[in-house]
Amino acid sequence: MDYKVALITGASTGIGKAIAESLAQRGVKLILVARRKEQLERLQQELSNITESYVIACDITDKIKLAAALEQLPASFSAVDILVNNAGLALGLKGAQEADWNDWETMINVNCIALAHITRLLLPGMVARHCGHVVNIGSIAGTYPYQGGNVYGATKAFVEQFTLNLKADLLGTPVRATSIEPGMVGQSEFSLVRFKGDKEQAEKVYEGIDALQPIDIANSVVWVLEQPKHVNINRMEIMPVGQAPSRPAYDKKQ
Ligand code: 8X3
Repeated sequence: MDYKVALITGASTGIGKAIAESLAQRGVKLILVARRKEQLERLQQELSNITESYVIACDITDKIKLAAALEQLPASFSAVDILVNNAGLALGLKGAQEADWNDWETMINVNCIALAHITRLLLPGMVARHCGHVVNIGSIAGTYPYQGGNVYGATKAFVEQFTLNLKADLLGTPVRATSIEPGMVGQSEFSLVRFKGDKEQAEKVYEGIDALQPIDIANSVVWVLEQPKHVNINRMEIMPVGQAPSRPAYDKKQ
């Protein structure tokens, strides 16, 4: 891989961790960003035989702290050429008329504002160095509405559209932009976070379904990064074989 340094948000678990492991195996140096310092340091330790990594334990919605951390990157990590915007979350599955406003605000802050902010901070360096790739982890929920998806789906539509617009603005530069849009991914905290720690409810979602695994998404990320320099994968939508875009819902009474 031509790229040397990757910054991954939400790197401590699930898809982010799998991406970190896959990039480490390809000799890419890593900046691991997440809130949980201990988990990041454990991952840093685990990967220490194969690559160097640098930990930023920070809530990415804290714009001041994040900007300061990026300003203070050690010289050997400062030329970030891969940005994987993986941090994101779904909260709740209630209809729009009864959903929790704070949940909506949190999803917009993390999935949209923080993602745009970190991209805005790192993009000028990529363009100036003529080298870079922004990989945004979206969701099939950004394309296919489902009941209770409301603001989560809307934030992921933002991710998809933001990526395509980045691509437009990056025309004339070698910097690439890709939106990876997974369906159901098991073995991650996604569902547990959505249902606020209710393990039973979280596990029910994947019952009887051979869901995607974090490594499947990591493989896709590596694949888009390894394409020849003249190739930009704009969007990649991935589902388990056992999932399909939902059929329109209906109310029999009407
Ligand atoms: C999550 C995709 O299908 O679990 O981003 O709602 S799905």
